[in-house]
Amino acid sequence: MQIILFGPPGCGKGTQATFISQSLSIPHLSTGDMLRSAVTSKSEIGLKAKEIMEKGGLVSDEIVLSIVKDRVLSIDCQKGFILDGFPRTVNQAEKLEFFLNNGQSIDFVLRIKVNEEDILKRLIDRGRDDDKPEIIKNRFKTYNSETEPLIPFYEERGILFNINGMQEIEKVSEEIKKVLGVF
Ligand code: B4P
Repeated sequence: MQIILFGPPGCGKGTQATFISQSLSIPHLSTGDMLRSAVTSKSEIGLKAKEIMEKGGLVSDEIVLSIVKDRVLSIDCQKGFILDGFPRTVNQAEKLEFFLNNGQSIDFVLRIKVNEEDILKRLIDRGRDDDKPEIIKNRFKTYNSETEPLIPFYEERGILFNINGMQEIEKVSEEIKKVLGVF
């Protein structure tokens, strides 16, 4: 099963991806985690990504695609994968379709819907480096302008499913399992 988890900052993509990955035994691929680990290791990609992430912007498509492509095509992803935080632009989504063009295709795009005002508090409580009010506002702006256009993109393909992310974590997981047909 090929799954994309999609939604604004802090909607719970990472939280839910961890559960799905465990229950379906498929890899969880988080571009946010991959980029944070590149920043920590001070690799060339990490050095380029650091400043952009600190401002709440999007790392360039070129960099993100370079880290996702090999991963998605690797052997452990042949039975499926969960993409968490990727794609975040229409260009990333088009490139993903292009390099999956070997028989694999995305089965479900789960859009986790939340209210921005409530999420601000959720993220401030989490307290990651990019969870400061000004940066969070920028991340929302970036989401609205760059990532929301993916909604019609995946609606047209008939694979977009809305999930209510304003419930307890377990309830969100239950809703996702129903959509995926996993009980
Ligand atoms: P991400 O790591 O994807 O960060 P996120 O959107 O904030 O996280 P997520 O939605 O997964 O929230 P989580 O489950 O942790 O991206 C970080 C940065 O990396 C981006 O800003 C960008 O710069 C860069 N980047 C990543 N991918 C990129 C791409 N494809 N292209 C370009 N740049 C890219 O949940 C947040 C908190 O809420 C947690 O504390 C959690 O416990 C809590 N929570 C979750 N669900 C809850 C619920 N139902 N109720 C209450 N609390 C809940």
